Amino acid sequence: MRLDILTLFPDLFPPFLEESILGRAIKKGLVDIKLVNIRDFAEGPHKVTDDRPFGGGEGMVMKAEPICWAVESVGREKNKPFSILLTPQGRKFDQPTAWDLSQKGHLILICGRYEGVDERVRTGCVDMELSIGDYVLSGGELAAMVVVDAVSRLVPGVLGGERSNLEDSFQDGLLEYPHYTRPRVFRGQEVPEILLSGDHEKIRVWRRTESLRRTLQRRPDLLNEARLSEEDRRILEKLKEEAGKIEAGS
Ligand code: 6GU
Repeated sequence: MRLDILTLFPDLFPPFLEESILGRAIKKGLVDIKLVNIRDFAEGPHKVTDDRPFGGGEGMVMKAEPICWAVESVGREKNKPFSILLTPQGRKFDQPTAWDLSQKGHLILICGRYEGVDERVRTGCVDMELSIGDYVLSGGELAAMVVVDAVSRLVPGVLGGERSNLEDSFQDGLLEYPHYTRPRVFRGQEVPEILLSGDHEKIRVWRRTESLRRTLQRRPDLLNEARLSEEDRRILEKLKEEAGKIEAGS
């Protein structure tokens, strides 16, 4: 998969791209990431990339030409890349979207600055607008890193020996079960007995139950969209009963 990141601050990215899973994916050639400085496409001796807003008001607006020229410089080949503007006004990024994007082959991620981007960028050279959540960042760079990370993990081969991405939290719409490693006792807290039992079926059911419990407690909204088996529904009923009893007792 190829990813081109269009930004005014390319220096923010390399340390992030070189580490860990992503770094290895790049070394193996599974993801090819290029940083494009939008300023290289600005005109004039001062390479101006923003200007005052028509109609007046505070702040500056990113100019349309350098961004659209940068987009067009990247996408000259047959398979047109899919271009995404990162902006708090976009649709909220989630795991199904990450999955869709991982199938695209070539993405362009455009990092806007918070104050704004000329509207003609959206209408003229962008296929999708994405936000990573309901809070304000100074620019789209951190959001682009989030998208690059979440999408790259889904490219075949990237996770290799690591936990398969099918097991990941959110892949089936639930939160993960609790994890433990050595030591068996840490500050008086013991690892649940069942995980030491060697009984794989019991462990599977325990993990699924804890996964459902967590989701019910912390993110009940996810249960509406989650892929639930008959077994899951029975477990959930029990968990809800338990919760009801605790509530009634207190
Ligand atoms: Cl994509 N950009 C900015 N500037 N702020 C954000 C965001 C994006 N997503 C959430 N907040």
